[in-house]
Amino acid sequence: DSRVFVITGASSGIGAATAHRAVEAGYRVVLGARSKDKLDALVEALGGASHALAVTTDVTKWEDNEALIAAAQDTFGSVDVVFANAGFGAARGWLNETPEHWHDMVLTNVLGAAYTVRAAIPALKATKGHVLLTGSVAGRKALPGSLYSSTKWAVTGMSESIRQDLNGTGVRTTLISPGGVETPFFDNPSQDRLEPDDIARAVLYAVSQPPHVDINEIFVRPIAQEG
Ligand code: NJP
Repeated sequence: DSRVFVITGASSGIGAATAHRAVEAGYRVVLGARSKDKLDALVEALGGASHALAVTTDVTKWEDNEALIAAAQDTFGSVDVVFANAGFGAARGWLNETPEHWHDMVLTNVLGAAYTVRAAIPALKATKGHVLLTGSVAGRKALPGSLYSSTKWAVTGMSESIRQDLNGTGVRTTLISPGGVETPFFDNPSQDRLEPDDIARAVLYAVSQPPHVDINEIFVRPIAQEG
């Protein structure tokens, strides 16, 4: 009866790497993203249905977030950790991204994260569980590139608001704020970035603390990153 770790944005990058580390640490994982084929392949790579469950999830849809948490409870019996990690970027200039791209990015990075956490709170209160959100270094200092930074500043504020809201419930809140990580988030490869597993290990560090310790934020930059 291992604990249950729900991850959005689990089909790729930081989310998939965290799924591997969580299973290694003894959790059963519930994987949410839109790409069913990738999630199914990840379930197999993680050892099959006794370790992992794939739930096709679009975090911008409230019902999908409710269904993700319900599937975790129905299949594995509880929800102990929720990692609201789904998101994507917009690295180009203010006039280079389309208004539609901004619309989807704000919905996903901000409202999607809020929906995931909201759907999970009742289950997490029952287990005195742990909420983690993927913010960014771009959510602590303004970086160039249109509107992405704004979405992650919103996640930074959301994380602290959730922490205060859940104070006294036994639920812990951690904001994971990465610098550059080598994932499909970028369309240009670079050797100067972190690996997704570097962030996954930070996530597992936060959740492996004693119950009275709440690691509220972790910044992780590659050593070569200046800004
Ligand atoms: O990127 P990637 P990362 N509903 O592209 C999913 C933040 N971050 O791991 O739905 C549900 O490998 C998508 O799955 P799919 C970043 O802002 C990154 O780097 O199947 N899921 C995929 O699994 C983001 O919050 C860097 O397309 C949705 C995942 O999101 C988080 O890290 C730096 C979705 C994206 O995986 C993970 O990004 C930083 C939706 N509507 C913060 N839309 C960095 N890489 O440098 C997308 O500071 N997904």
